[in-house]
Amino acid sequence: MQPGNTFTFAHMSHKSGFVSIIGKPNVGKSTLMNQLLGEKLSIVTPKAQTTRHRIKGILNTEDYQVVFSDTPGILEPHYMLHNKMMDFVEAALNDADAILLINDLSEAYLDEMIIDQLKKVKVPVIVVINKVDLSTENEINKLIHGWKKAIKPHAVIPVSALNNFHTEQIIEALLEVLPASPPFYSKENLSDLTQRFFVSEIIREKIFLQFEKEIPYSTEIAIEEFKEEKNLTRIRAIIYVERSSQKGIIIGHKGEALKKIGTTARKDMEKFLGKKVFLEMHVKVEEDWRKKDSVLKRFGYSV
Ligand SMILES: Nc1nc2c(ncn2[C@@H]2O[C@H](COP(=O)(O)OP(=O)(O)OP(=O)(O)O)[C@@H](O)[C@H]2O)c(=O)[nH]1
Ligand SMILES: [Mg+2]
Repeated sequence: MQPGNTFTFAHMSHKSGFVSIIGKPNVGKSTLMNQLLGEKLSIVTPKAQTTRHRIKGILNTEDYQVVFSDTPGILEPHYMLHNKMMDFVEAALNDADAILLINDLSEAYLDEMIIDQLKKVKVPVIVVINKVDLSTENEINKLIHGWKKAIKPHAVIPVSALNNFHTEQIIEALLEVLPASPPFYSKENLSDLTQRFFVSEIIREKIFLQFEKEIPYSTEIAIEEFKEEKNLTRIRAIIYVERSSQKGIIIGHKGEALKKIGTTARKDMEKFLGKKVFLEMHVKVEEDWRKKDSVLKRFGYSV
């Protein structure tokens, strides 16, 4: 056999494809993507609507490349920000080779809004029932049966993303449906997003974990400076809030609250970047930013 033929064979058996992870808020989409990648790429918090963007995470092996898209939880939009978030979901549905629909057992019925979205989809759907550590076998079986009847998926796979339980079955099922194709990205890549983006997400995660009620949802981060120096990365971030009363809460008594965000975020950034970080943060008011198209564009909310 000619060397060229050998290459063609190897090339043909390689699989590659885009896989969009969708579902309602808080079902564990980001936790699952991080587990499948073996890297913490997407931020995770106990609060709904943590993810606001489409976040690509690339799983590379010698034989395949899966380009996952973590997406915001599907919801009824109340703000322009929500509309933009749902645009990301729509885009992720449209260019996928396969869909991972994630749900948990927090609701006893199959969600009509999700089923409607899936009716538009022409590619294989794999239903993942997450958080099985919190449910009984009976409940899980009922849901498996319900989904099989409702949308005729390629497979229904119960897992616990948090415990990495049975998640390898998802990869096995995906490899059954993904096309033979060369890789789309260089195999060294883990994402198509910048370090700046991930650094801003780390700050947002700390705010989600540290504050209650409207504060996390009224907050957006902009990275004004990201400078690689010899032994450290210098980062200047602006925390935007919607009202001046919120600014006071983020800063806290004698600056304590802001200091805590900074300390916890910096540690995670250093882990993520593998380098010392000097982090400077300021808080500014951008009134009603969630409702303003031009500001949302500036913050990166466009497909
Ligand atoms: N018990 C349990 N909790 C889980 C599991 N998977 C995720 N969680 C928790 O569920 C919460 C939400 O997880 P996320 O991964 O942020 O959920 P998401 O679907 O990305 O949420 P949004 O980005 O808001 O749409 C977090 O507190 C996770 O730790 C699981 O298998 N079992
Ligand atoms: Mg998420």
